[in-house]
Amino acid sequence: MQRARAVYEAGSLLKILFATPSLSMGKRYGTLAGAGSSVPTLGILQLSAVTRQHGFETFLLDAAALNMEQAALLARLAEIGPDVLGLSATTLSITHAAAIAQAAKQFMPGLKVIVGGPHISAVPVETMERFEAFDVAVVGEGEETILELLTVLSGAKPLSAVAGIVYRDASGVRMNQRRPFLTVLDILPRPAWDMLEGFPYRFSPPVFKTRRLPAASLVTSRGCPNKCIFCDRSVFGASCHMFSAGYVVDMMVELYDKFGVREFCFEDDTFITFQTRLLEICQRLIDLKLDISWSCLGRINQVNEENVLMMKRAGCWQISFGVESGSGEILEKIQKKVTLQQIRNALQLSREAGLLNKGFFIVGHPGETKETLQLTYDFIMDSPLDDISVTMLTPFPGTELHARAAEFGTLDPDWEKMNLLNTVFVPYGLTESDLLQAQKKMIRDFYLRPHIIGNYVKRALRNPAMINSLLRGFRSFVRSI
Ligand code: B12
Ligand code: SF4
Repeated sequence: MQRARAVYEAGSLLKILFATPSLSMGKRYGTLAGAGSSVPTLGILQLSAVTRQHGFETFLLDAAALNMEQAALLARLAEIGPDVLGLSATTLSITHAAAIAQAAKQFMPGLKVIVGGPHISAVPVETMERFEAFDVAVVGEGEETILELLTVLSGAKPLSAVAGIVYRDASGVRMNQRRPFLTVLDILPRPAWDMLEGFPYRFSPPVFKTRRLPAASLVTSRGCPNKCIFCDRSVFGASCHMFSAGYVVDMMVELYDKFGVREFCFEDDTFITFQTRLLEICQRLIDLKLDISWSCLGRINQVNEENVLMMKRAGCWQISFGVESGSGEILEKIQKKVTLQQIRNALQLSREAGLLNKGFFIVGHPGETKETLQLTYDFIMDSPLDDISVTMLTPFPGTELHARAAEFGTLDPDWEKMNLLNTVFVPYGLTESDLLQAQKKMIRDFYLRPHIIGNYVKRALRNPAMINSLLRGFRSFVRSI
């Protein structure tokens, strides 16, 4: 950051608007649109805080989270009149990002468009070649790169000198070397929640992950050391860097005091991986006696009695586990590096500590058969689970599975379909209909059990403010099955 500060001081200041492309709930969640969430996009919240801190006039428009139509986004863009438009996109939204960039350039010919996020980090060159409306792409972590880039765009240095970008010159698309990850995240300002219109009341986190409102999602660590072959880790890779316990808890206190947030959803891939930090966060929360509840993702082989008990005492109510499959062979094939026995133990420990368990499952794995689908079904029905999510295996570009897809099945490589719900990958020996039917059966038979319905009724009675979103979710669930 020091390095970036020195660079930026050499240039004149540009005006930047960070945005996400408009993306309908239907595109994102298909028939489950009613249960879908609209959660602020943390990447651009973080970047906005950084550019603002360094004196750049900064605007933020999270069109995806606000369910804003493209026309409304473009109208707002014209009003703001930035020099630079910074778009954040996933694979699902990259085509929409390109459409916005192209439309914007028609009425703002001098506008520079920078794109960042998971998709461009996975396939930077191909994407830049496909979409000419993007001027520069930022690969990986964006905080240092955006500061340096804004300076360069004012003419201070050539683009060839900026690490972590892909750009165009007379000879075509050029890719510079990647920028090293930040070593200390605590130097970053907190996400610019205050720039987010209507936060937190205007946003609705996933109903299955929220116990009360208002709620906020947080990502407090970056990178994952594991290598599941279907997972896109192109932004932060295997690096494991994190905000300190003190930083995390101060951020929660700010959200609690200033914005009234009472529920936190930790979306970190590896929230419980850093055990010392986890226990320190819990201890600080216990000491502060805040009236909050929270949930997080957990890796199976990192659950132990000490941490789940501490988590419960500190206000945690749910852990979501990436179980993926009920077949040991499939778990090996996808390199999950956990056994079914470890999964059962973790779910049991968490249940005994009084936490609710959510399991993420995927259908359509490489090597999937009707028998392995049945094993997953049996696992779902027999395990101490309180919630599940069953998605379609989606080999995102940049993943090992994308490169090896033809070994295992047929892939529809259409980026616009990659929302985890469309069947873009069908393993040899199965049909799309086999996968859809298996998915429906798992969801239907799991949820239509009296104790699961009873839990939801209790949840609604305990938090009447959640009734509307629970009903919306229930209606979508019924439609989808
Ligand atoms: C929280 C989360 C969500 C939340 C919030 C979405 C969000 N974009 O913040 C919700 C639940 C809404 C969500 C939805 C979806 N998600 Co999601 N999500 C995540 C998760 C767990 C964390 C994202 C995050 O906040 N990271 C922390 C921030 C700081 O990092 P970042 O966003 O990557 O931003 C940094 C850089 O990318 C870069 N950068 C990003 N944007 C820009 C823009 C510019 C201009 C610049 C310069 C730099 C830059 O700088 C940032 C700071 O360093 C990631 C996994 C992960 N660990 O990253 C998956 C992930 C991003 N999601 C994924 C998917 C598939 C989806 C959905 C399609 C699933 C679905 N149907 O629900 C939707 C798509 C939504 C959309 N708008 O396109 C995939 C994307 C894969 C891909 N190649 O597209 C990921 C990578 C998970 C995975 N491994 O498969 N998601
Ligand atoms: S699926 Fe989870 S554990 Fe596996 S690589 Fe991705 S983030 Fe890591």
